[in-house]
Amino acid sequence: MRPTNEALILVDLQYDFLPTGMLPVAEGDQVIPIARQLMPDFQTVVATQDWHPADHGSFAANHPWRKPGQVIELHGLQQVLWPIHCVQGSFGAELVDDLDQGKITAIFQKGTDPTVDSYSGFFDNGHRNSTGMAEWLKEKGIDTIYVMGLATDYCVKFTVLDGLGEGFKTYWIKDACRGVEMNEGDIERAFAEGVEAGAELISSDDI
Ligand code: VGL
Ligand code: ZN
Repeated sequence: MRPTNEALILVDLQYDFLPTGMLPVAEGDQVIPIARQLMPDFQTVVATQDWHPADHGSFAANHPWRKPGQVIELHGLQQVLWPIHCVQGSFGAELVDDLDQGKITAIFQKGTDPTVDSYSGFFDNGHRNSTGMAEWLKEKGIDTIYVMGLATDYCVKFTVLDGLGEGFKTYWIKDACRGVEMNEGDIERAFAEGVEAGAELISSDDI
């Protein structure tokens, strides 16, 4: 069992990010067994959940003539447009069911404001509103986080960067993540950015 100052953060382990989902991440399903293996070792397991209203501004379908993959300016921020995904209450937004939900201590939902996207589990992309996750972790005496999930080059990366910004010792479990790789090299660049910011890359075998 890991010490009480450590938490495992499961980023967006939701059906829409599996290879069969609306925003498919290649091999995304392969991280699920790793989550199942790691969860019993941690006394605190936190899950983030992408949780969009149907009118969310990150959906290409909500902008005339726009297609997924295009980039627009959304209320002053650069926004990649995505297929409709993780709509509140839909099947695709559910956390993958073969995780032991009883081991998940808390769930933090993000992306609920239609005007701004939220890749990080801590803050929206404009860093204006917090999900409360940092405060919650600190209140529990947690100073060290282990981050895994989907997608490496978006939600996992920004969760890692914000975790570091919030002062957590941050381990990034490399083999327990998969990315979108919209452009070749995005995944490797994401890991490099994390390391540059102070994250330590580890393998699930090291835990
Ligand atoms: C994500 C794009 C849009 C993610 C969520 O979980 O990485 N990516 N919404
Ligand atoms: Zn999203």
